[in-house]
Amino acid sequence: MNDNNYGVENIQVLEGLEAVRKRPGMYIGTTSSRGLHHLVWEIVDNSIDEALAGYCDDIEIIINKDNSVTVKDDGRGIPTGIHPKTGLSTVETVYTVLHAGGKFGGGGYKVSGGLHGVGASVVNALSSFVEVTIYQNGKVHFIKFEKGGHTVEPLKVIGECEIERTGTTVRFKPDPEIFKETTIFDYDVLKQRVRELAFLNKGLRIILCDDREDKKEEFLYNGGIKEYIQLLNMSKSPIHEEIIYSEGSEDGVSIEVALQYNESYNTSIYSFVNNINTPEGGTHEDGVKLALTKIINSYAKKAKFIKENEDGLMGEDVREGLTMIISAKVPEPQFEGQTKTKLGNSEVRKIANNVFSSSFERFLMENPDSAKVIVDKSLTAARARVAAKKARELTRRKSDLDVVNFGGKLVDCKEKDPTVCEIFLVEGDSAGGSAIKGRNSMTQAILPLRGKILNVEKARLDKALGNEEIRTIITAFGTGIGSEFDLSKLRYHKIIIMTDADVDGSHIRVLLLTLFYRFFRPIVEAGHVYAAQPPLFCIKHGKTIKYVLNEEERDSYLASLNPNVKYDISRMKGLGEMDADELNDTTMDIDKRILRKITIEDIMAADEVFSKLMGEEVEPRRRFIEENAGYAINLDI
Ligand code: 1YM
Repeated sequence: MNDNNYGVENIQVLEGLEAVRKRPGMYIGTTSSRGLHHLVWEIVDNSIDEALAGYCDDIEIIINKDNSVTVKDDGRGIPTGIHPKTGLSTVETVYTVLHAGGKFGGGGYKVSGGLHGVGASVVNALSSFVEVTIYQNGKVHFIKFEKGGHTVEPLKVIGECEIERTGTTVRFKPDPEIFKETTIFDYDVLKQRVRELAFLNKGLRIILCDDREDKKEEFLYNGGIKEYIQLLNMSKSPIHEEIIYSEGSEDGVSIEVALQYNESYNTSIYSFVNNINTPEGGTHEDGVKLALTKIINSYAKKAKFIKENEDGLMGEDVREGLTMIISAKVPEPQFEGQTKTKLGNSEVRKIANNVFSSSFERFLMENPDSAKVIVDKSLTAARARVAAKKARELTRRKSDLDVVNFGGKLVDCKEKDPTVCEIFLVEGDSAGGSAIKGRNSMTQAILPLRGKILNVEKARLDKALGNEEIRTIITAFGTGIGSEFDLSKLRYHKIIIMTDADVDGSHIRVLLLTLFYRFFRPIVEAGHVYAAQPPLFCIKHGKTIKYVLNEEERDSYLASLNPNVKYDISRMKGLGEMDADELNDTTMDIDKRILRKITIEDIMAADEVFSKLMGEEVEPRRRFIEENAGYAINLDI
């Protein structure tokens, strides 16, 4: 190093941190806004580990005016003594040696080696400065790093504090040279995860503060995931009052389950391992699901709801209308699956099964009224399953060319390779007609939607299958539905919702998204669903025609024109009034159109929004719309 400003430095350490700066993606996935926020979780994870170890009850996260972030906790404080392996203080080691984070403590539920937990040193490598203050043994210790992990102020005691006061405070500022897209933190992104962490760690108080605009909220749930269920079911109608809760541990693995059934037909199961969402499930989820089916069946037989010789209830029957959270704490989790979010530890299956079985069985015995409504609901679901199977057979195409099945509605494309095929779901017959004329018939298929799409948030599969529009959509997609769903059979890799830019149009769009979210979620997750963006204005000057999406774009385009140019501006008609050429030019042509990809950033957040917007209860919907009226543009999840 020829940079003398930083004094004597450990070359090996700096080479390690330099590697992180060269390939940040390898350590935090991305340097987009998501990666930026990831830095906060790396630091907060250390405080949470301290809470799980039983030493910390309060965490505070502050977004400072300069867009640096401060994280404080009241744990034991990172050790300040000399670390035998590095010869540096332990805190300096934790912040400058890669992967040092979890290796020192032992015990606890560190997530190192999993998705997160790459450690504080990665945050240091990617920050323009990091300051760590430690309160320990009546002394205040301080160390500061700059420009990717160079120690600029070595660890020293800078003052005294009360002997009882312990804890760690870390302030860091992400390096704009790394985070080129943005270094601005988003309060709502932090809030979503902070709230989740507070639910998952009952009794832990987390304060989130935004000093840029004097905002401060406290998250503390003594009921933990029980309160989480209450929130998730807020806009649904529960069929029994109490939230069923089990908790227990064996061999260092602890399991918590909370559940409540509601009147809807959807299943929402969310599972976590060491506070990390496991959307692919795994052994913790399998164990609880098996126990749920087994216990409900044995109760139903004992209480004579099912005769001995009758068919039992299947897993999907007992999960209809179920909202459930499973939170496992596992000392050495093994993650598997495509996205490494599936728990593999086989010993956890039995433990989860045991913990949940015994308390759920007791609940059913002690609460016969609740037990009855749950069993009744499962029995109804079983009958509907049999009916749905018959209805589903109607949606199965006999052959690829079997257009009879569509009642002549789908105008298919010629190409058969799904990766280049698109299907437009078009609002109304007249827009459908123009779309058929204007399309590229090789790759673009058109499905005009005539009737209203059924709101599937309020309907079960069998009823949904009774809706002609939905049946046509399912048949066209080719994937099947429910237990037969197969993503690899999807016939179009772009599913494009094309509705007007008005209230009716967005209603139809929300109904379609609800359908996809509830019945075809993997299609959304795989990024196959898009919304077409028909323009709002057309600006003509000379021979140039420019279509723009909204008022903002219109104004900035007009401002860019030579003031001496005469122009003619018109508001676009609805889709149904455009002729084939206009529709193709503005909304369908691959080279000119604007598509918006529909993604599910956060499945639980999406679930909440869908239930609120489309569910039974009116009050949460009214409140949501009031709170978000100003952000209507962001409503499409
Ligand atoms: C605002 C960030 O890092 N808190 C924190 C970190 C540690 C401890 C306590 C801690 C852990 C252990 C023992 C242990 C860490 N220590 C280490 C290491 N807050 C924040 N609070 N004593 C204190 O795990 O045994 C890494 S993180 F490795 F030094 F022990």
